[in-house]
Amino acid sequence: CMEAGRPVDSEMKYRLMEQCQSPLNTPESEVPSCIARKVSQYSCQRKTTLNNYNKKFTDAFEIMAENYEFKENEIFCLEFLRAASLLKYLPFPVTRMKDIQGLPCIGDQVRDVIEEIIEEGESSRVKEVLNDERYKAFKQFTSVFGVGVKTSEKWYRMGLRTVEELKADKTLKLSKMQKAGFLYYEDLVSCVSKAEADAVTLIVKNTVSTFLPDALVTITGGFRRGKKMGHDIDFLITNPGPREDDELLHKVVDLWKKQGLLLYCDIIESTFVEEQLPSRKVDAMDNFQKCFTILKLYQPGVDNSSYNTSKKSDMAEIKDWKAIRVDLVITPFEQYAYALLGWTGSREFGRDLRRYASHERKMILDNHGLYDRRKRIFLKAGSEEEIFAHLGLDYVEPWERNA
Ligand code: DCT
Ligand code: MG
Repeated sequence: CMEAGRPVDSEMKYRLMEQCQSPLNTPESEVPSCIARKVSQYSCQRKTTLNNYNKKFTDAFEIMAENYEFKENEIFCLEFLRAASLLKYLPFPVTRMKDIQGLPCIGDQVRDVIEEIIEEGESSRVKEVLNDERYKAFKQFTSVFGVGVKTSEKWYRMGLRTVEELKADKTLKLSKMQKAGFLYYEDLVSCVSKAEADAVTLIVKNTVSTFLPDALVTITGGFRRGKKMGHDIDFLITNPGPREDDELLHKVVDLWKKQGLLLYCDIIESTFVEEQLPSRKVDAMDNFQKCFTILKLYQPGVDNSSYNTSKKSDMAEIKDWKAIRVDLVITPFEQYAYALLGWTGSREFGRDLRRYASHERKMILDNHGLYDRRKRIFLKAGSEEEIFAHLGLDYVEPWERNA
């Protein structure tokens, strides 16, 4: 799933200075502290492309963050995620402790990991996590669709450690989602490519337009941010004009079912209440009607190495399809811009947008709208640009939201 590393440019520190619009003429390849201090602590005030000069560090931070997530230590998890976002933004590779001087989002734990990686080439704390029995088991368990930290905890306490052991244990009570997760495990852990995302986009657009020709179908998530790989494909669907169709989603999945393309589907009905204030909860699920599906994507000739031997015939049959996770979200047209902003992510970018809105603007942002607590009104927006403007933020393009 990793994005390809990019060539390192030692002159890149100048780009940071450029971004900070400083007229200073400083000694070579040094980031002056007056510029470092101008870097915002909010990723929504930074432009973060996929060009990551500090993968060595950000991979390490993400492992630390994941381990804290498994331990349900949200504070330390966020500390490492924020640091990872910041280093993804830096337009040069960090090579000395001086490079991070004055920058926000670098706590003591993070600093220690950076120092060790600079000096030793690797972090002993990260290595410890990678070798930790609990981390390894949780990493495997949560790689199954439908399995979260809570379920992993339960299975770990039962003495289970690997996906193979889970598959072999016939006494485990599995949800419908987890059953599908095990059934299509190999396909789902192998990531979705851009080409596969394009193929699925065609299917989704075609199917939706047979029922609602004017409907707008937009790919969101990582692919909208320019990623070449993803763990799923996210779509937003809206119908411009007055008419809403609560049945659209049902019609779409019913057709796929008839066509034999639907491997799994869970429709969540809308729970949106008009008068309700935007949720204050960080990372709260939104209330749109949506469905989490697994689609069967036919790709003749692509997967010749994998054989389906379940057939009784002697000849092994070539498996010419791949199971792909696809999320469809239906939004009312008036909320489309907010939904698009939220579902485009990244998670870290969205988190910081909401944190910025509440801490710096006394506003509440979620996937449905923006509420101004001082004026006590909801702010309408027809585009993402308008939302940034409401928040008093410079516009950040989707491909610059890879925080
Ligand atoms: N999101 C949201 N509300 C939810 C779930 C997700 O606003 N209830 C946002 C956060 C990121 C975006 O939607 C897409 O989520 P993911 O698919 O998990 O992330 P991604 O960036 O697309 O990453 P990946 O490439 O792994 O799919
Ligand atoms: Mg996604």
